[in-house]
Amino acid sequence: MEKQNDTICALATAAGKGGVSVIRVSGPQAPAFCRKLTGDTPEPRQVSLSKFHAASGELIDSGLSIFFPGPRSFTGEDVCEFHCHGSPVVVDQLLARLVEFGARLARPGEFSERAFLNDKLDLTQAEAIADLIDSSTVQAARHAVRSLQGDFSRLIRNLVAQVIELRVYVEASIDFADEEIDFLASGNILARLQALVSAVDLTLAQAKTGSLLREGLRVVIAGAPNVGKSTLLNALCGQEVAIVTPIPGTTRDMLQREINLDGIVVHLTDTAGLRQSDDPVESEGILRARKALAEADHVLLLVDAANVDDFQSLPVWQEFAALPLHQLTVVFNKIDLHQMPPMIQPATVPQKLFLSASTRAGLDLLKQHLKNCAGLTPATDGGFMARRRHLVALAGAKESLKQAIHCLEDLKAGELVAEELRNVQKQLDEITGKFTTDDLLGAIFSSFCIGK
Ligand SMILES: Nc1nc2c(ncn2[C@@H]2O[C@H](COP(=O)(O)OP(=O)(O)O)[C@@H](O)[C@H]2O)c(=O)[nH]1
Ligand SMILES: [Mg+2]
Repeated sequence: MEKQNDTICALATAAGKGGVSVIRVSGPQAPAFCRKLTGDTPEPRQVSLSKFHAASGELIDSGLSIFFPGPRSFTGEDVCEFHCHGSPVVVDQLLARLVEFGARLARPGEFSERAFLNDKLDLTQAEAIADLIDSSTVQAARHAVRSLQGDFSRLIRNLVAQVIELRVYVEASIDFADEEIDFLASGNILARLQALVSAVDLTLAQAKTGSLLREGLRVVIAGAPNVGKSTLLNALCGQEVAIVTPIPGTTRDMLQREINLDGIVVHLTDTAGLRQSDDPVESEGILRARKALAEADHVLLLVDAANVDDFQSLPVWQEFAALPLHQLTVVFNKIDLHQMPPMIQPATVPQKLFLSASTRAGLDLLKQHLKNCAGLTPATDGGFMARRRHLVALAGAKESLKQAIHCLEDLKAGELVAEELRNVQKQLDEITGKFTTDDLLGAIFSSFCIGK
């Protein structure tokens, strides 16, 4: 990260006309710039009525100024805020004046980034600020506030503390080479590793709910050509979004629509039918369909109801061999042609659902099923906001824990257990930002808006 000894400034309120605009300045020169702009030495944490002057001495505006000396400020540095009238012209003049003094216009997210670098916030809290501002439902806002208050960070720190305790024990055992395994057995390491897997699982489930509120559920409709994928998309959207014909290979590009199921945003993607094709356009569509499948939260594999008994011998089934099966529902379509009732078999692997996209029989079952897949219930309301990168890190930590159990039980190798536990800690530390790379920080903060 570049050095933070410069002083940055930006408009902190929304751009455009309004009652009041707030300009934020952070860095060692902030109080000096305040003195130059207002002619007064600012009193810490007191609101002063100020006049803001141009270089010529002419009045730009009058308003309020506040000085928050570091480290008791948002960024942990000296911070000044100037409240002026909400005029873009006034704001431009004040910012130009600050730049004249030697301030630099802040990059997107730079205030939050400094707060993070000065340990005022951890990474999940900094992200929660952006999520709170971006939230589009009350529920999402509540989850973001809880993350901002540190609920999520506390859970992660608690997990890390348990991992460290285990690491200390396991690493100590390596020094007793002869009795290493006895030593590990007496420490009940296996039971503690298993308890940690359960704890990570629980956090992962809560984080999934949070992430869902932020990002929505990504559902991909896939299958062979002509099974009724586009018809199903249209039925779920309640409008004719996709072209439906009896000709196989009609859909070539991906079609995406958002639907709202009782407050859960579902991003639906209709894809090109999966088959071998010599048509370059259709082939590209199929390539994209496979990519969408890999990124989906849930896949609806559409199959003609004629294939109820032999769907696993269809070529399209091979496409799904690599998918984790809990993300997959096989939807048998066109039941109207086979005199079958709409129904769901949620306990089978994979789960099965029977409907008719064109008569809409069973469509309600599918909507309810998608809501269940999202796992969003009133019971999960105490949760926090989470992002996809948090889910990836938690899933990685769980994988390393399972690996550690394998190293202990099957390989009886304490050193490998220690190595896996190091990985677990690193992945958990990535969530709160205790372990980070500049790339990760750059990617996170650059998605913030300026002045945040
Ligand atoms: N009888 C019946 N026909 C359907 C049903 N769903 C789709 N179709 C027909 O199947 C053909 C292919 O549909 P389409 O949605 O384009 O399939 P896609 O290639 O998978 O997108 C069209 O002629 C549809 O009218 C259904 O539930 N019942
Ligand atoms: Mg289609």
